[in-house]
Amino acid sequence: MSVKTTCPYCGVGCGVIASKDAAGAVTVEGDKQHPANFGRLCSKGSALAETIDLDGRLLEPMMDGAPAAWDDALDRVADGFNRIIREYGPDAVAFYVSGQLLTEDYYVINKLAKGFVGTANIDTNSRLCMASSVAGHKRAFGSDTVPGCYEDLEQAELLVLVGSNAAWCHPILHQRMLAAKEKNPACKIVVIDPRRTATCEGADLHLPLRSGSDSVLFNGLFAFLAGSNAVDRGFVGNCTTGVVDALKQVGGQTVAQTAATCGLTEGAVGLFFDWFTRTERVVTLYSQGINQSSSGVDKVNAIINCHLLTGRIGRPGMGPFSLTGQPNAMGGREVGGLANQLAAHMEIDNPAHRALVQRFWRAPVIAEKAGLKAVDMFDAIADGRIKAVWIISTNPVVSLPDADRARAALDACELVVVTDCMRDTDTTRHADVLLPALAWGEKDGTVTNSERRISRQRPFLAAPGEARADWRIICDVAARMGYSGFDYASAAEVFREHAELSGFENDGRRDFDISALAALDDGAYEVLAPVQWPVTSEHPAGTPRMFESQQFFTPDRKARFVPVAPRAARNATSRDFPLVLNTGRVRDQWHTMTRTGKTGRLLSHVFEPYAEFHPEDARQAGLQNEGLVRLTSSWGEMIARVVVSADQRRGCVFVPMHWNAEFAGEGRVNALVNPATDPLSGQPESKHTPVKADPYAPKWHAFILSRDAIRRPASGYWVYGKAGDCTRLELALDTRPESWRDWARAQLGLDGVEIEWIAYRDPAAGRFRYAAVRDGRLEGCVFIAPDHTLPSRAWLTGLFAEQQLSANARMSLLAGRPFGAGEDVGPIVCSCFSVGRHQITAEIRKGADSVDAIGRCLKAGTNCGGCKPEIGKLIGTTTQPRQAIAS
Ligand SMILES: Nc1nc2c(c(=O)[nH]1)N[C@H]1C(S)=C(S)[C@@H](COP(=O)(O)OP(=O)(O)OC[C@H]3O[C@@H](n4cnc5c(=O)[nH]c(N)nc54)[C@H](O)[C@@H]3O)O[C@H]1N2
Ligand SMILES: Nc1nc2c(c(=O)[nH]1)N[C@H]1C(S)=C(S)[C@@H](COP(=O)(O)OP(=O)(O)OC[C@H]3O[C@@H](n4cnc5c(=O)[nH]c(N)nc54)[C@H](O)[C@@H]3O)O[C@H]1N2
Ligand code: SF4
Ligand SMILES: [Mo]
Repeated sequence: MSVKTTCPYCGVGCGVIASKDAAGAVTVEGDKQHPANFGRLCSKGSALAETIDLDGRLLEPMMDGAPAAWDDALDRVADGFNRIIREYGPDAVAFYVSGQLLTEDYYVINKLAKGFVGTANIDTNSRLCMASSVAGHKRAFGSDTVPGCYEDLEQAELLVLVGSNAAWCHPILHQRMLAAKEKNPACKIVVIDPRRTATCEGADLHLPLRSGSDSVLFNGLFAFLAGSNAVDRGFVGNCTTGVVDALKQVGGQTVAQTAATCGLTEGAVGLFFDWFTRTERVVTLYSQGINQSSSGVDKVNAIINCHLLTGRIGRPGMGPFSLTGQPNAMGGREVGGLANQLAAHMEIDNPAHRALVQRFWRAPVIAEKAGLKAVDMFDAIADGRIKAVWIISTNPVVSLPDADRARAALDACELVVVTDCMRDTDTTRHADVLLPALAWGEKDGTVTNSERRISRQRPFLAAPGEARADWRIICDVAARMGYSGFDYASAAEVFREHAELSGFENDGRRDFDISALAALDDGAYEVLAPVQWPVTSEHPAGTPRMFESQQFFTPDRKARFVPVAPRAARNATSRDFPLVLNTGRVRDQWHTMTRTGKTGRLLSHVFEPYAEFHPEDARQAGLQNEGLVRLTSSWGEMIARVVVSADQRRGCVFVPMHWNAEFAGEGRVNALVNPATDPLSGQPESKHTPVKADPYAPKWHAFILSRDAIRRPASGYWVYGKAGDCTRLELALDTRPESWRDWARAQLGLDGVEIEWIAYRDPAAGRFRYAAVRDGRLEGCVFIAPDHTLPSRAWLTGLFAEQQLSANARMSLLAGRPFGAGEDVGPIVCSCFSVGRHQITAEIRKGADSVDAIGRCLKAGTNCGGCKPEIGKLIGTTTQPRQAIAS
């Protein structure tokens, strides 16, 4: 059986074909017909089949930590919410939801909150993600419209990526850009990011600007364009307003001034401005380096201003392009899931819109004013203004800034309801009521990707345990709260209502209109092919590009220039906190790791939370590469592995956002992140927190590999996860146990168990190695040393595959290094084929001089291609003997 569905991870929205054989084994491959990916999948998409097992799933409702019946759990939620609403009013409850819900789930929760409970206290993790783009779009276009489509990226001759690490975060789209560039060598790519990322491999220019200085850069570009012949006077005159004020704001800002403020060379800035001026077909793609800022909305408008001035919008191969993060970031906006929106791209502060939506819903009430945005919502929970919260499909204890405060807020809250598909997350631990949701592969509905394309997610697995679809859980609670209007029979029925509302009394005044889909019967919904909104009677096959008519959704139908006065980040560095903490993503993990953390293959690329420093900053702080660091801000602290790299800008440290209490002790970066937000969008400044760095030098370093689960320590530095078929624990200890041997046995859960025990002890050097062998097979091993120079984990993990440990392997376990017993492939670079760095550098030294050549000899990079930038970099940095001879 094969089912066409959509990847549940990023906003690229790749089509996936899931197949199940007679034995129930699932494989996934890219859907060659899906217009987002044409058959390709990145490392995360390729590994989907490995993450759908039921290990760790929440399979039954729970109340106060004990299993409960659905009826009791639903009653508790409905009664609890009703009681609090009765006693304290509707604004005493809140809903915190997610861009990973399907549109149908999202539609009903928004309807419940705004039209029935009568509160707009419904916000979503999209507040941390897309809110600044939404607000920027609305200011410029009068609507939250992404103008272009993916084909524009292939037709462009200049691609500017600002605050986007697309190589890791939108990999398939990035590969489409690189492929287009290969076809058209005139096409140039510019990357604007304080750090040198994988996206810079293959780019023509990298501008490592000072953190947060993007408005200055784009204002400088605006001024430069104004003095060039790139201005589209007809377009500016006929189709826009506000150019005079915008020009006054930048007042002749020079290249030299721009370069100085942004910390760039004049040559590099001049080159970028020159390319931008001379290239008609330019797409500016931006993501969290722009959005996650206390002036994120202004940054979005500074970018859009440049496109408006040159009239480069609404035509093939050009336009500003906000890359959405989550699979349904767009769908959430379409249903109005943010606290300051109404449904179907309508405005909560517009009385006509409120009346329209209330009439359509036949709702008893309608929220009158915007609700609390995510950070404010958790403040209100902390101080008791909000007494009940329902969290659905997001993990705020990990992902919100000032995350320790968010955690304390949930602890203090009277009623915390969490719907998730996983049992143990940092957030589910704080739930009074836990409701089990269907996961990807089980659920049914639609999502919208970055280019406004609506695709179906279809189930191919049976509902496990007692898990239910999110929309159904929400509707069941609504019914028990006493509301009618939630008795849908299927996701298709919800979708039809949503589509109908989009066209209801629309008359072309609202961009979001999918009224042509309102009449889909169940069969047509089932086979719905990917389509880009608007989908109307005039455009039944959808709309690839918006604004082709040069008409916008403002009252006068003109686009608006927005004068932008650059502002510094809210919290400045100081003597006490001299470094800027920048946070983001790694290639193979998805957010809080609840799904991607299930497979050793995806953990093999980066296993530990790390902090990446510029060599000079590391030296000043006394940090060693691969040592440990304690990072501290005014809000909290964490411990991470040190990576020293010239890819970092001086004064900045980068830490991934993913690690949390399930996977690491003290690895949750949001404990440190400041909760400053943009005044317009409410989006937090996740890319800029002043911190200090101190070496963390515990006395003992150890790691453990085991076939079974390993006990996780209660405190200190540790990192836990899968490695191949085993589990792996890295840890550091300040005190030594009485007996390392007993400690090792206890960690492996082998206390008092009869087992062959291989031991090597060198107490003088402080080195201890233990291995447990059962029936000739390695069960577990423990390595202890006073420093981090411990044997290669990749090599040791390989020994677990041996059914009978060879004599060589036993000797090498004692020696702590491979000898003939399997090679040390080094840290994994290609997770699809488990190819390690040492293997790649060995081939480079033998003469492999291109990414393709490495692919031919090792297969690395030939499946998803996500590691190609890293292979390219290794080729650039590994000395090749022939060159050495030549020079
Ligand atoms: N592998 C993976 N892919 C993902 C996700 C994931 O968890 N893992 N999540 C998805 C989601 S929800 C999202 S929102 C997207 C995010 O996708 P991206 O926005 O591309 O990812 P980030 O790593 O958050 O940040 C992008 C870059 O912004 C840079 N940056 C920091 N400060 C500044 C600045 O002041 N100016 C500029 N110009 N750049 C700056 C950072 O150095 C970083 O390289 O990824 C999506 N794709
Ligand atoms: N420091 C820092 N913080 C950040 C960011 C950053 O760049 N830096 N990025 C921010 C951004 S852009 C984002 S999008 C957020 C993401 O942050 P979160 O939304 O908190 O992260 P996820 O791990 O995606 O959480 C999704 C949760 O939903 C569960 N889930 C999965 N599928 C389903 C389902 O079908 N139904 C239900 N009910 N549950 C499901 C998962 O198990 C998981 O617990 O993080 C934000 N936080
Ligand atoms: S690029 Fe990767 S994570 Fe994003 S949708 Fe495609 S396969 Fe999924
Ligand atoms: Mo996001």
